[in-house]
Amino acid sequence: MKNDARPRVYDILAKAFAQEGVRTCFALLGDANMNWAARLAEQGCRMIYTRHEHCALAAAMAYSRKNREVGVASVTCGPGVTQLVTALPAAVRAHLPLVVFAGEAPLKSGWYNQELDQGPLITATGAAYHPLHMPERMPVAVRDAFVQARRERRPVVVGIPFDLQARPWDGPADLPRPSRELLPRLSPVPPHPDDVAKAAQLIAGAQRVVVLAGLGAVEAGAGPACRALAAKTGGLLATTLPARGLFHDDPYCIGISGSFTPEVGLEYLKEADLVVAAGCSLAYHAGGGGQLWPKAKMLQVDIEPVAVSQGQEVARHHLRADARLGVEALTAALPIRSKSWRTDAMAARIRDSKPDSYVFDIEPGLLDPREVVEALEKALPRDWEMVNSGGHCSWFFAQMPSRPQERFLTIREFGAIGNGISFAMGVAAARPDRSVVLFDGDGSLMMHVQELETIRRHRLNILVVVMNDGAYGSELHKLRSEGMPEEGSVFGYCDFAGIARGFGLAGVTFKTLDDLPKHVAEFASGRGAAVWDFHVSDKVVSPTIRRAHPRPGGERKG
Ligand SMILES: Cc1ncc(C[n+]2csc(CCOP(=O)(O)OP(=O)(O)O)c2C)c(N)n1
Ligand SMILES: [Mg+2]
Repeated sequence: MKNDARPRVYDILAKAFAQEGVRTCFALLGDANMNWAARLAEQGCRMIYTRHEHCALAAAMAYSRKNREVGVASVTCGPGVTQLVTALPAAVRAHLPLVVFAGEAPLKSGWYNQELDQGPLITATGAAYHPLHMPERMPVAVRDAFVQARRERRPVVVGIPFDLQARPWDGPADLPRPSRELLPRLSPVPPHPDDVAKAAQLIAGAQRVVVLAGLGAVEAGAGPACRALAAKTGGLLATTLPARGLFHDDPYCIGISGSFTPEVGLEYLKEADLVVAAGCSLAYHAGGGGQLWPKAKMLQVDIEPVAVSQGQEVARHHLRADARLGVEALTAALPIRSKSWRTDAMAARIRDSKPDSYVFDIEPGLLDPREVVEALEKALPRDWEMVNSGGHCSWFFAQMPSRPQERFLTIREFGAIGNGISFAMGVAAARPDRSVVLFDGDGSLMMHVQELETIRRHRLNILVVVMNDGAYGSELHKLRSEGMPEEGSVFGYCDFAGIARGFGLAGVTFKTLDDLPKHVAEFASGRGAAVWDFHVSDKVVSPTIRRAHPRPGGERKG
């Protein structure tokens, strides 16, 4: 067999992936994917080898979101596959098209230690699983996996026994036509004129309109249309968290709507009598669980309008359309109005207010996370790509209003911590000419800190900013507010600068913010990836936690 010069099935499979236009693949090797991966690299695909399979898939998610392309990852069979089950539900919920090349145990063996019934495990996450057991048909099945991932916008895992991969190729000489050439062209869907007339009437009768844009508006290029609608109604603009920054330079943008709404935004949302949600699925958090706009009617402009979402009645008024076409049609149908909600004083308040003005007593030697974010907002260059992770600190990191949406990424639909470092790697791979700054918590970073080695080895241009409160802040603040023992949630201030240096990266500990501009200049001069460890006080509680877990007398407003 070894002297057989015929190509192997894995050779053809690598070509099938290359033909699909795969230029970057995130992988961790094992018996069941290493030959395929080696051949894919020979096809000109950039292989990014991570130190944990979860991180390979999570990086592919961010790559997919950033490039609006199918993200590709690869794992070996059995234990390689089981590592995927936290990233897959997140990818499913975030509607990310992904194809995962997974091995399967050899079919010829009566016993194999890594054997596992992989299908049920994968499909339980909401992803699709296809075992490929017919070598001649595998290239078509791979192509179809890309068709499915693109059409259904979800992960598709193909499982291929590695003994079949090693067989000589006996199938057809030509590869099938790639998915991109087959898929129907999906032009943006215009609204129905009757629906436009009805919706315009609703808007004309409202006094305080907020136009809320989600990722669907970003994808549809509806930003300018939303600004125009808000201007014509004399109303305000807001976005969901993933779409944050879409109106970053508009003086009437109140920022994020949802769990991360700044103080002034909360006040105005409370006053709104109509929210026009464009390209927004009206997820639970975007409306603060229904609490954010108690007086407002909801008009949803979306390709897939919904009445009930994530357990809540969210919208009674709908305009089915592409977000841009729908919003443009609405603006065109509206009469010019004489009264406006907007005032110069309002714009000044939005511009000059702090996102959160509560005052906390902070121990000497520790930083206020809000001041860290303010300083970073001022010091970091505007063209850096930002990646936000999860945890309590994500409230603070979300408050960087000058940063545009196209330089921002967060994927949080499954609520898992530990993904920031992988998402940053995916963005760095998608934007190799840019600096990427990751904002993460200490607990989250530690969950996959081994990827600092991947960052160094692949020379990914990433600055990791850690909001180090020595704890799982989310848990700590909730336990504290309930008078429960804090143990378990507090682990102390880990030395991330030292850890970074151990992995061959630069590391800086910040106990004051004085030298921040100097360090920014140093990083920008291109000396490679780094970890910046900001030691912050665990006394500062985010507004979201304060709302959900009030502590009598513990806080005061500045
Ligand atoms: C995979 C996973 N495990 C546990 C949790 C529960 N959890 C939510 S936030 C959080 C704390 C994160 O700590 P850190 O990254 O330090 O951020 P902080 O809350 O301290 O700002 C934890 C453990 C989760 N969301 N996901
Ligand atoms: Mg923490």
